Amino acid sequence: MILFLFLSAATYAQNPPKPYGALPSKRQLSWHDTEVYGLIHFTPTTFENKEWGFGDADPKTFNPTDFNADQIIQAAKAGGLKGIILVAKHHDGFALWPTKTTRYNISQSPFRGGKGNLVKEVEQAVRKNGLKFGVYCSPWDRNNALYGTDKYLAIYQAQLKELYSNFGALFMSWHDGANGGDGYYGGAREKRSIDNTTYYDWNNTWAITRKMQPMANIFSDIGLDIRWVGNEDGHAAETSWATFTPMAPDGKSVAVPGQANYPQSPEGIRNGKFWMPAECDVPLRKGWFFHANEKPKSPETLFDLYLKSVGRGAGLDLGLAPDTRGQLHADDVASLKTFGDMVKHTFANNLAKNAKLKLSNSRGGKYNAAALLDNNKATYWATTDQVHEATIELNLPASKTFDIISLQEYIQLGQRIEAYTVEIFENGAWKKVYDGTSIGAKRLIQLDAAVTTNKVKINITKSPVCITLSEIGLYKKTA
Ligand code: FUL
Ligand code: CA
Repeated sequence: MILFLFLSAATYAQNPPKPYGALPSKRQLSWHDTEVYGLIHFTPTTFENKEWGFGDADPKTFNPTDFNADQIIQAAKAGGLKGIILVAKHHDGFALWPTKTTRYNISQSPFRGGKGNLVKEVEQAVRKNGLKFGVYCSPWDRNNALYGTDKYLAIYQAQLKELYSNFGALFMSWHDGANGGDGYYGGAREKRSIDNTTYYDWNNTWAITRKMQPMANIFSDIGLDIRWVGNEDGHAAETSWATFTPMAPDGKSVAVPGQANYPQSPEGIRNGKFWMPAECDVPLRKGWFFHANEKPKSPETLFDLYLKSVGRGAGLDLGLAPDTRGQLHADDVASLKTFGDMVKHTFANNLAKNAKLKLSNSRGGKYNAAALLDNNKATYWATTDQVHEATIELNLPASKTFDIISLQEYIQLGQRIEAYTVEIFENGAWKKVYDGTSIGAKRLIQLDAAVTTNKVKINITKSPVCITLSEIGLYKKTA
């Protein structure tokens, strides 16, 4: 009897914590792993030196002198990008694959003698280099004569079906919010306004995505899987929740697709109804399309954006703009490479890895201290059910100098932690260096200046349920 009680207590202690709140789906978990990916804009608009093609460019203008998908994808890979979304059709309506849905497509251009399929070439280069592939097909179509009528939706849905059928498994289906307004529209050259909450029938349109590409994360201003962060500057808010309830412009009711209120997008909503992490989209250059007079962002700027997006539990979607050759400019290649090296070198060496850990509470079993430093986010430390506050003290075998602290929650069980502080031991006393709120998939804390110490303390001060944490890291930013 005594033995029986003892055994059941031990088994109980090793039960995993119960999940909390909205949870990520399998497809979202895989998106979280992607962290940094790219968004390629390359259409006749590139050759017109514009940002938004009107839809009237002669297909013959799409004539890259030396298109090379491998050059673009290798540069992206060197930048640490793990996925590529290709704009298969932008607002100008020009399809980069030989679609049956519109004559305004690549087969009308001189590219590969009218036999080309740029979506295929990019997809093949992406797969060859081990990245994930996704597509952006603009709902707005400034070329199509039927845009604005009730015949256009079938065309748009047919385009999605072609893209979902012919280019393998997609990790994202990106749906832009900009639509309506003036355009060429088959020569009408007029303004056409649509009601973007009803015109694209998103519920049924996204049902096609779900059915044909079950692992594709649907991105739009309000989700379904990934929400827009509310700016195109490349950063989430300092406090950043993966949970969200998209609100309508009145700020009270739940939004329908196409009708979002953005003030809460950068921060997300604590205890929101859905797991809907933010994507921070930002062009590598100033615009989404290539313009010879613009320059790419510096590796330093990119690294800072990385900390403010991926380091706030969001994703970084970096716009890549091939030039009229159909390649990334040497400056872009260089910037990406140095940025990629910075991320790789900085995070290669966890200075906490040999630390001895002192924890105020542990759940026991496999949810113990060792799980925090095993470089595996699938394993985690947890507290017992009743314990919602805890202290983790790291004792390093020798003093180390670092300026980035990394924390990761085990998000399979939801976003739990609401507040924490970080202290370092300096000149014989504990000193607070950071006051934090959200953690989520990953929190990268950049300290104002590098510190040197052999003791670090993380105090988790607020959580509605018991705590989980999968990894802790201390890093020194390295060029
Ligand atoms: C925006 C579009 O209007 C831009 O042209 C670009 O495609 C960007 C990624 O999304 O909303
Ligand atoms: Ca772990």
